[in-house]
Amino acid sequence: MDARFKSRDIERRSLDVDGLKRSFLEWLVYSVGKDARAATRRDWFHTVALAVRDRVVDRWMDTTRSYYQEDAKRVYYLSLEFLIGRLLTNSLSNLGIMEECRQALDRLGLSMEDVVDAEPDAALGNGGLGRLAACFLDSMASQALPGYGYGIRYEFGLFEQRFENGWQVEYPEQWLQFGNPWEFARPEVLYPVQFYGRVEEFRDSVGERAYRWVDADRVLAMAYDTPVVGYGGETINTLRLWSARATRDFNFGHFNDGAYMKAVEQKILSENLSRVLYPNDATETGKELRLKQEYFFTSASLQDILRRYLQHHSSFENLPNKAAIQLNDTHPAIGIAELMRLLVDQHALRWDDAWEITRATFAYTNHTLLPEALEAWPVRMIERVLPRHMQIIYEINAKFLNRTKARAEGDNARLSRLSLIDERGERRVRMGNLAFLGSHKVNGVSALHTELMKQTVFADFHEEFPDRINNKTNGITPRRWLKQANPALSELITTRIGEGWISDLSQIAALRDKADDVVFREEFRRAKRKNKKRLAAYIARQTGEEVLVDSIFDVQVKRMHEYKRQLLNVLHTIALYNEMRDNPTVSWVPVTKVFAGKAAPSYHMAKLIIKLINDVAKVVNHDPSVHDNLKVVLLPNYNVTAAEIIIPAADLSEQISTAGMEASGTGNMKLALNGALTIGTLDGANVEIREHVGPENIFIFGMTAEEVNDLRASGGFNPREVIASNPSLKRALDMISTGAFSPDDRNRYHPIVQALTDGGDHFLVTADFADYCRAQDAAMQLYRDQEEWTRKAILNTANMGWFSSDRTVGEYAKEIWDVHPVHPNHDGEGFR
Ligand code: TH1
Repeated sequence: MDARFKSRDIERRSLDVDGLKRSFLEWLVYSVGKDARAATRRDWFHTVALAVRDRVVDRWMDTTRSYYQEDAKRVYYLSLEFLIGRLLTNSLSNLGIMEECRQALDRLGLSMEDVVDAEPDAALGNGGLGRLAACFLDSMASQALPGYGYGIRYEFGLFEQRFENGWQVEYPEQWLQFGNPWEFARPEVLYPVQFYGRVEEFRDSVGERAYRWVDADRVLAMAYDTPVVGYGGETINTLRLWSARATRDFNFGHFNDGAYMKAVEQKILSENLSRVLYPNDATETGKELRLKQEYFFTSASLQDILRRYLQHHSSFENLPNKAAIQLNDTHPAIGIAELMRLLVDQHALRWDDAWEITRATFAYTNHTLLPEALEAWPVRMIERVLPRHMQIIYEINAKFLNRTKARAEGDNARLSRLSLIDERGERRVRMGNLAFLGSHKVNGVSALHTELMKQTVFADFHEEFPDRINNKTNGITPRRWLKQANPALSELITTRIGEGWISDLSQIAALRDKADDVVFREEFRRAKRKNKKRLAAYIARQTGEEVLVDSIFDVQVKRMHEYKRQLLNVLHTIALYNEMRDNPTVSWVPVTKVFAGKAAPSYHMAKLIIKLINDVAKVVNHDPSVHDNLKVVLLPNYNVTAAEIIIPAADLSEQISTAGMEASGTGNMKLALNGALTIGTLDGANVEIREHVGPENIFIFGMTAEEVNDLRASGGFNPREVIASNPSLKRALDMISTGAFSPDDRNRYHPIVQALTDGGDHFLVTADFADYCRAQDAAMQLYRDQEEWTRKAILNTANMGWFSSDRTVGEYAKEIWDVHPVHPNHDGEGFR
């Protein structure tokens, strides 16, 4: 090989400060096309990202090659959402070259923070479900598991939220505007995906009845690959996202008619498939474009999975031994019908064999019991958009219902509940039932949620298939959510217990002893204070509000949703405000209420709650009579990047959903790991957090899921009575309803007051108010004793090890996927 090329190759991979610096300058000039004097911060971000990407490519290829050579069983995580956030710090940290990069930039007169801040936040998800998928990718790569993510490369991620006059306004999130240095376009990896058309019946070569899908519209799915850098940089996995492209022969007929512009219009329309992420979290839209998105990425992914399998195999019976496909909620559940179609129609398998293979390959994760989030597509829509799939779904259903005991026993009510088709009103396909039936394992995301699944949505299925439902309590990656987001605390932890916790979070339990060490407590507080200063500066920048660093940072960050009960927090805020005004001589513990979260654009009640928080903030923050003892801030545009600043600074973590309604929660885990004490209900994973951190180190309040269920069933709940008997609640509600926070429009909050009173208070805000205030008060009193507070905060951090997504993914790997680590061979090339 030519010596010049060889030396450049090595330089491309060098990890020392000099090598990085030279590589930055080369990338800046030859790929970004800028002179160092003219380069903007964004130019430098692209430069550094491209240079870092260089350093993962060899190992990425080694990883892929190792999987191929070992014909390893792979797991495919199909998800309509991947909430990745920024990747530069993540890549540098997982490669172990953070400091080298900082120094290289320093020598160029640049600050690492400035370069990092120029990266857009990849928001290809709504909230917990999408972020979980991103944490799983990190955990799979960090544990050498052969895992692939499959999803959609949305041109527009989750909308950007701004407040205009206190109201949420949505703007398009153009994360790809200046290009994406992390992705590799794969124009040669292209699969056709069909829609509409009709089904033709014919006789196959042996005279059997067979079907083909004809006269369909075609769209192409084109792959974009992003390397997923595991901790330590040994394993680099792949996230493959599909983008819609029109076929070249798209509607050729129109050209013949001379209707050129019409054909181009069609092309543009077909490429809308991957244009935008639906902004609904745990609610369903029922829109045709959404169904098409679901089928588009699922079909392309399955074609890709089968292509990869067929490189090594000539028949399909081994597919379940070589591929595990995990459905992230029902969004890709149409894949069950699609795999049946591919096996039966295209590869001529017998139905029963195809069904056995399909069921053994798929597994399904349920993330919510909320009825409004359970997907149920109108039969007429599926018939039109995916006619062959509708036939297949009918066939699956008929075979299943024929075999159930219910039929034999003539239990028609049970049969109709088990059916894939909901016959009440407009006929619909229950995607949860399809996912359950087509999977060998079905899991919930916390112990409580899984039990409730067995008792509610899937009670009948659980009776039919008692071994199918299992629990996999969610987890979070300690790399992003402690090491990277909280360097102050991470470094402190590492000085005491070494760095083993980063890849084995159970080791963080070694900190338990340190809770009684007065010096450690002081240092722990110092780290928290540093993070609080960082957040205070961020708050000032974003809202103009000055907050006291020594106040309790009481944080509720999550999507705006009635069941998450931001309203409960607001009512407590108003009650506290009144108490402070009534008792100005008391020495109050200063409180800063921090809110952040987006509302779905069509969710009017959630948007009204946003306006209420902003209105309350305006009144409270400018009232001199509370002497800065209370501040309320609602930070705009909550996303992964904002979370990384807010979470490490929290003292108190609000996890206050109506019991039984939050499947798991994962923000609760991030906050507790970063040393916040939780104030929460016995909902979702809070139940398990209490078990791990100890009931004395968490503030639990409110009704249990069972009590909620009983109270609702009794029909006897009357919020008016509760309000009348609680003066502080009554006063807070009266202020809202009489316009104390909306003098410009006194009726503005009528819908909120209505929902909490005559509306019946479905989320039981009023029912839990008194006990919530009691728990809040206990938290404020404890905060006065900084030593005791810190001791409990340390015990939270120390006892959260189990909530690592490494543990979660390990359980999936063992109990659902049967996949094993494959350690890539880096002998051929590479460094270190
Ligand atoms: C969330 C759940 O609400 C949350 O409790 C859980 O921790 C998280 O998933 C991860 O398991 C869900 N997000 C969505 C988003 C959509 C539909 C259903 C759910 S459930 C679009």
